[in-house]
Amino acid sequence: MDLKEQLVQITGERFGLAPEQCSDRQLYEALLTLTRRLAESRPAPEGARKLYYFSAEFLMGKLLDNNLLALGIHAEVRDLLSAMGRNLDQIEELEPEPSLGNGGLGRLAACFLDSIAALGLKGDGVGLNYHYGLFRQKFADNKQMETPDPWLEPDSWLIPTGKTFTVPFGGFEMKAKLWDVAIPSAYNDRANRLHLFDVEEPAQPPEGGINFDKTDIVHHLTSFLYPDDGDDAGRLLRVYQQYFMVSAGAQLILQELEERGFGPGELADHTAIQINDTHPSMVIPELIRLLTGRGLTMDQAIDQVSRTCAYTNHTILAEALEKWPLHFIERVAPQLVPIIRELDRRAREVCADPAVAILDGNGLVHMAHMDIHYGYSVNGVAALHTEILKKAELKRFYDIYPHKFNNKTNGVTLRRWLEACNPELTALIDGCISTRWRRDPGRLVSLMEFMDNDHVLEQLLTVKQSAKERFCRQLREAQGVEVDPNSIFDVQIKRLHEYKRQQMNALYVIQKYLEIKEGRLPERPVTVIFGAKAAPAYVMAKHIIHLILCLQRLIENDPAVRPWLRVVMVENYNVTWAERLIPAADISEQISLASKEASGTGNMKLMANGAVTLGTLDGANVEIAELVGPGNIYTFGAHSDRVIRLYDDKGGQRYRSLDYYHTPRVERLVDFLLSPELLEIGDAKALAALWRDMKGKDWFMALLDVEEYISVKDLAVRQYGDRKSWARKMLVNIAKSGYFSSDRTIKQYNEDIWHLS
Ligand code: 26Q
Repeated sequence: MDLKEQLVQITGERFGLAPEQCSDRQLYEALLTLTRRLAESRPAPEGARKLYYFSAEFLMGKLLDNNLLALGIHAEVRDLLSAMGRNLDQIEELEPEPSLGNGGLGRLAACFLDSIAALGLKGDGVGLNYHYGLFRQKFADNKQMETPDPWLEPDSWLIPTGKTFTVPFGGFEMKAKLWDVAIPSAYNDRANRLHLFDVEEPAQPPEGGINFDKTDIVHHLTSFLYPDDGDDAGRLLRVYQQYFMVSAGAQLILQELEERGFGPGELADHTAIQINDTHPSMVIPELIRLLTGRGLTMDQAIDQVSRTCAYTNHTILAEALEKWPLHFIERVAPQLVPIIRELDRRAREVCADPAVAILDGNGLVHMAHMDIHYGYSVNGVAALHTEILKKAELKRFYDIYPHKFNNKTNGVTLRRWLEACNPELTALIDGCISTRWRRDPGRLVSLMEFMDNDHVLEQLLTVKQSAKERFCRQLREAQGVEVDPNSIFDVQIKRLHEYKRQQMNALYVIQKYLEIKEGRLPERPVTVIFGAKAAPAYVMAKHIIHLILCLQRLIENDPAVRPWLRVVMVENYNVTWAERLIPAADISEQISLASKEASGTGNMKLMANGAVTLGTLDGANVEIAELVGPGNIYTFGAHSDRVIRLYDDKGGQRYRSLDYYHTPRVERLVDFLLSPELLEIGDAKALAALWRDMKGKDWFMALLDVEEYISVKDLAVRQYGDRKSWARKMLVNIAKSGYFSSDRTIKQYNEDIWHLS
């Protein structure tokens, strides 16, 4: 049957209609069915060793477009629909986005699944089927409000597998039901799977807000994805979630191992487990438990697991390193407690230093420590990050196990983040260097040959302009906000965190606002665009959103400032908005306090779409700067070694925000938070709390870097005016972005860690 016939059959069976008679909604459902079937029927890749990528988050984004492309039927379906007078893009809009992740870590897992399949490697994801992904963000009274975001409709990407596993919790058992999402390869006829475990009887949808009964584990275990903060009330439920995921996942692994004809003593020869941050770390003691239950001795079980598990660290913020009270684990999975104690005892034999122990004196289990002692690989996610792990954060471990440490600089799938989201730019690149870069992104460097090709440079500017105009339309339709497509689009899109320093960008806005009020007009109009969700319990992050929304309102109401400066915060920033915004960005804001951003991945997506980075030497920005060279990036700010010294109590060099506040320019900017014009719009308490924090604490040192930031941004705005030279910068950024393809990253994981084939 050809595609048209299949579509006719599906719409006939489901709706009793011919495709031509269907609504967009019905066509969407029919395409979902068609695509899911095609993907589902693909066999798994071959391979002697199989990878399981364990992650509490998979931020997949919409899948219809992606899967049509991977299956190689996108153009055919598009043409088929347009012959019926229908529009595929419009139909794709109807898909709910599965937001089963918070941000970078979850989206990285999704990019990795795409690349693992594309490269023909045998590897599945293992996670949880949250019924509500990350909350939906609404703005009211210039504040963030959260509402639940159900993504599961009666028909979804989930394939029922019929498999269940029993998870033994302290005092009761639960069945984990397995659902799969097919991950088709873009380059061969195989597909991997994302395995998502769910409870048997999920709770009914909550009424109203995002709060639910966190003690009703049986019904709520998979209800919600935790936002990335330490919401105390939910901590125990989080441990239940983690154990549910790893116990069911470990059972699945052993079942598949047996089906492949191998015994439990051969686990390591045929399996690799990547632990995505510490959220799945309990897979280590759980596998040991299951293996000893299948006849291995403790020594044998530990040996197998230690040759199977590898750990990726995504953060150097100490407060984000998971440490669970042993009594939590005693309650959730008491059978793990003797195993964890034994692992701790053996670790102390290797090294007596209490700083590397698994169990500390306060009864806390250090999840990362368990991963490092009992995993065979520890990797950071950008060169600088890995160096900081080795030299500072995990130095003691590096001294014991230097051979385990390695770097895997993050990457992003350019199939989604360039080919799919920016077809115009893709066509321009294809026209210059043929389509071979798509399978071999390193070839993008041959774009460098077009540095003096005026025609290509002009086309680059035209493509960017049209992406900006498209974004303006989408923003108008979604939010009723009108922005000028001829202004510079200065874009900061990422979770809201103090270390990412959206507040410093807000200070830039204040500076420009004050200048314009004094009659000093900028060289050209700038639109500062933010997209960010704050964790619901993260008070300071919410204050920063409030400040930005107040500035947006202030400027919107001021006809003297509006033509020159705008602030826009996109509501409910998610993968779908990222796909619209990234092609339209001129400047990519990557301004975290040096040493704090492990890598960043938005920086890579923006670069590949021709945005020029304005950033600190942090995370992967360092590698971007090396690749593009100083003329094609704007860097500023204190370097990581200085920042680390400024946090040090010794030597009397500790950072004191007041020293920086008490300079004429900075004081004026910070004090603007308490200005009558802002107080008239905003919540005085919230603004005052933020003002007090910025002035008296400023833990992430925005005041240290703000002056240099403003002057470097001024330089970028000035240089943007030389259109030809700016187009060259864009070209260099695109040309050098091939390194940041997740295909490269995954090849390195495979060569150095997984050894799948
Ligand atoms: C922990 C305990 C309880 C509840 C939530 C959490 C939690 C959840 C999510 C802690 C951390 C996260 C997410 C971390 C994250 O996204 N890190 C980012 O990972 C990216 C991919 O490697 C990097 O590019 C970013 O630099 C890093 O911030």
